[in-house]
Amino acid sequence: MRLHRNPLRVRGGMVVAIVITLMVIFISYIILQGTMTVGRLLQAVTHQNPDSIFEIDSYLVWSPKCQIPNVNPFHESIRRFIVGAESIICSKKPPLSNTLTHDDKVFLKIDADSILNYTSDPNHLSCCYSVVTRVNTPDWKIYNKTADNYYNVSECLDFNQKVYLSSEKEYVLVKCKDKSNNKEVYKNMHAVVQVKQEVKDKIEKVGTNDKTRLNILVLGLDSISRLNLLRTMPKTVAHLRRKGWLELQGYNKVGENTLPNLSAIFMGLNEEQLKDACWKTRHKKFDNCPLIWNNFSDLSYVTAYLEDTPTQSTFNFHKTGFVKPPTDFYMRPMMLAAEQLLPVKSRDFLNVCLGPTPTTEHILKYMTDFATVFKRALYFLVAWINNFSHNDSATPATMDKRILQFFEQLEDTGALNSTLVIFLSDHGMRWGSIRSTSVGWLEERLPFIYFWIPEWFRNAYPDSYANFITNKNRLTSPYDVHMTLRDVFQRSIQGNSSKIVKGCTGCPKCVSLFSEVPTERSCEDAGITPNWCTCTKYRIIPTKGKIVTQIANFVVSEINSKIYNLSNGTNVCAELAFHKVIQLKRQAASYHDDYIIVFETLPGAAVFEATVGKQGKKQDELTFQLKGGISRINRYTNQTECIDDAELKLFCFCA
Ligand SMILES: *[C@@H]1O[C@H](CO)[C@@H](O)[C@H](O)[C@H]1NC(C)=O
Ligand SMILES: *[C@@H]1O[C@H](CO)[C@@H](O)[C@H](O)[C@H]1NC(C)=O
Ligand SMILES: *[C@@H]1O[C@H](CO)[C@@H](O)[C@H](O)[C@H]1NC(C)=O
Ligand SMILES: *[C@@H]1O[C@H](CO)[C@@H](O)[C@H](O)[C@H]1NC(C)=O
Ligand SMILES: *[C@@H]1O[C@H](CO)[C@@H](O)[C@H](O)[C@H]1NC(C)=O
Ligand SMILES: *[C@@H]1O[C@H](CO)[C@@H](O)[C@H](O)[C@H]1NC(C)=O
Ligand SMILES: *[C@@H]1O[C@H](CO)[C@@H](O)[C@H](O)[C@H]1NC(C)=O
Ligand SMILES: *[C@@H]1O[C@H](CO)[C@@H](O)[C@H](O)[C@H]1NC(C)=O
Ligand SMILES: *[C@@H]1O[C@H](CO)[C@@H](O)[C@H](O)[C@H]1NC(C)=O
Ligand SMILES: *[C@@H]1O[C@H](CO)[C@@H](O)[C@H](O)[C@H]1NC(C)=O
Ligand SMILES: CC(=O)N[C@H]1CO[C@H](CO)[C@@H](O)[C@@H]1O
Ligand SMILES: CC(=O)N[C@H]1CO[C@H](CO)[C@@H](O)[C@@H]1O
Repeated sequence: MRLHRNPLRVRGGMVVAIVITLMVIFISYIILQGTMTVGRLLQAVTHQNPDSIFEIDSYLVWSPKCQIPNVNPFHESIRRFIVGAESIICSKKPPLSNTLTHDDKVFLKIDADSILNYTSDPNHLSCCYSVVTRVNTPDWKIYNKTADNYYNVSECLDFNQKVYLSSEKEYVLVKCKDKSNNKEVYKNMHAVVQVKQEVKDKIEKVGTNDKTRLNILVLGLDSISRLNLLRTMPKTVAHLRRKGWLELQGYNKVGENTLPNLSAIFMGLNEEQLKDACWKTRHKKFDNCPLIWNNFSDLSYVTAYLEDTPTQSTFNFHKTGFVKPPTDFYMRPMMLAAEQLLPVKSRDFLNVCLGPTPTTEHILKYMTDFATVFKRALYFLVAWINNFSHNDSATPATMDKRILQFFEQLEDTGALNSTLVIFLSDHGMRWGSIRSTSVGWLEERLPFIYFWIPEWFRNAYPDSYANFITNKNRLTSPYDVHMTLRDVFQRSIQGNSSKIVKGCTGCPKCVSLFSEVPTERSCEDAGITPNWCTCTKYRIIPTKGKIVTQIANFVVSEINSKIYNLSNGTNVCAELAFHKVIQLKRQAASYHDDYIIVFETLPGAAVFEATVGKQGKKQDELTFQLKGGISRINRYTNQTECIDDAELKLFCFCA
């Protein structure tokens, strides 16, 4: 039974067993019997120790320092959590308004074919439009946390059928009423990609993209693990594979949620370094942060940042965001206005419909429009979509077809000939029932990531392309993605340089994915802290004994100390007490003895997970140490309404 630890030896064992049986009894009959026995044996093993399910599968990464198991996305231990999702219908009627580009001019238009869906007599319809613009805080030095939230809605101007939108009009609100009863029958918003004057100036500086530089387009979907993508978006995955997109299968997250991950990708910094570099406290703006798209912007790349759910968005959730727009195109004012001015429909607390249009649709359409309008320019676009995946692991299924269609449309724009496309997520589900299974533990840490590399680039840099393919089954992290962006930046200046792009503040040993990632790489080498590292195997151990209480009490005291510090010693949050252990896992090696503990505290029944290192031998002389942060793995719902601090919210139960 011990043999099952090593998959190669299990197979060896199987062969030996079969050979012996073959020799002893009748051949054909015995083969059958033998297979059944092995099958039963494996089943028994699976049953005994839920963690050993990983050990009979193949591996995504296999090296002396890192073994990441390749789990079946439909593994039986999680099958009961896999449910279908209802698709979301924002409006049963076809949209009444849309935008249209003709001779580089943009028009807002009423769709004659749908008028009768809104009024019985076309002559009764009357429409007007307002322009929504961002309002900047007048003085950059004096600002507060509302600085990124202001927009202005112009007066509503009547129009008939079609109206020209001059190039400074980026976001429009359309309202239509039925004159016979003066009732509003339609309200929607449109985001238009406009070649504004300052962007025109920028483009003229470089002329057209001469195909020696890559554009960058990033599409992120929040909270989708690699396995969940396989489960819920099979059409999209099949398309990407067929078209030759490159996947990184050993891509391991580096931080709790979106911000640390995005700061790793776009700044090459971890959360601590981010604070030192440009974001001293949660109330400070992100304007001074070294976002890599600023470097590209200096090379006259047109930049864009799009994100939905403006209150929960990466740079704004309990944070200040940007005082000045961070990019040439910044969709935030549109999203804010849409949430406030249009009827919204939500699911799982996320606004999935903004008026008659699905939230995601606004972003995906903007991206294809952008790729069309800036076909001949250089650009760097980042889009992050939260609406459909943040809380429910089943909902991405409703988006499979649309995302597939998006990639097809992107190809039609010609963007794939000139653009490095990165399609990724930041982490898997961070809460919910699937999260407390072993597969869920792994999934949270292994988001999906795919790259599109244009044909000409592959031909011009065959070695770089070959390296990228090699890296598919190496341990990689968001810092490597950052190094890759730097590499593209470097090549944009110098062309074919032999200089290897290596090392950023958050990960001194990380490399561009266009060079080979070392086989013998550890999590530490990749900038991944032990609590997020999927390289090592943990065994579930019994939750009885003194050691369990010792570990739990240690973590609880750390939590209470955190609560005390973050709430400035006030008593707004209750002191937490250890209630019960849910699961304990151990990883013992010659140089360390680490535990992963999942436990519940009271009041509030919060469930936490922490990775704890143990030093010392004698029971009474043990010391413990946190390996990375403490994760809250169930939702805090309404328990934390007394405070407004994202970090404290994870621990606080309002007293
Ligand atoms: C919209 O109007 C067209 C033509 O009047 C009609 O065929 C269609 O069923 C209507 N659609 C809805 C959803 O009402
Ligand atoms: C924040 O600053 C704006 C002006 O930029 C001001 O109108 C608003 O009242 C301020 N809000 C708070 C909470 O101080
Ligand atoms: C907002 O729009 C109104 C009318 O269109 C205009 O008069 C006003 O100056 C604008 N306010 C700001 C702060 O831009
Ligand atoms: C990007 O720009 C910043 C600020 O100008 C600079 O410090 C940094 O070195 C640049 N990064 C790269 C990769 O050139
Ligand atoms: C998402 O949130 C809603 C509301 O709290 C809850 O009912 C639902 O079970 C959650 N879904 C998951 C997968 O956790
Ligand atoms: C993109 O490349 C493909 C294949 O090389 C070519 O057929 C297509 O015309 C190109 N599209 C554009 C818009 O350049
Ligand atoms: C870049 O350099 C590599 C190796 O030196 C070479 O094989 C490749 O053809 C070069 N590509 C271009 C576009 O010069
Ligand atoms: C709380 O603050 C004290 C004093 O600054 C520090 O020693 C301690 O490590 C902090 N605790 C946590 C959990 O951050
Ligand atoms: C603690 O003090 C800091 C700095 O004075 C303040 O920004 C923060 O809001 C306070 N936190 C709480 C929970 O009172
Ligand atoms: C929080 O929600 C629970 C159940 O939904 C409810 O019973 C409780 O009263 C709520 N607490 C507060 C403080 O709103
Ligand atoms: C959308 C998303 O995941 N946002 C996360 C950004 O970061 C904060 C904390 O830094 C999280 O609380 C949000 O959930
Ligand atoms: C969670 C959720 O409802 N997500 C929705 C986000 O928006 C798309 C449409 O663009 C819907 O299809 C998703 O279901």
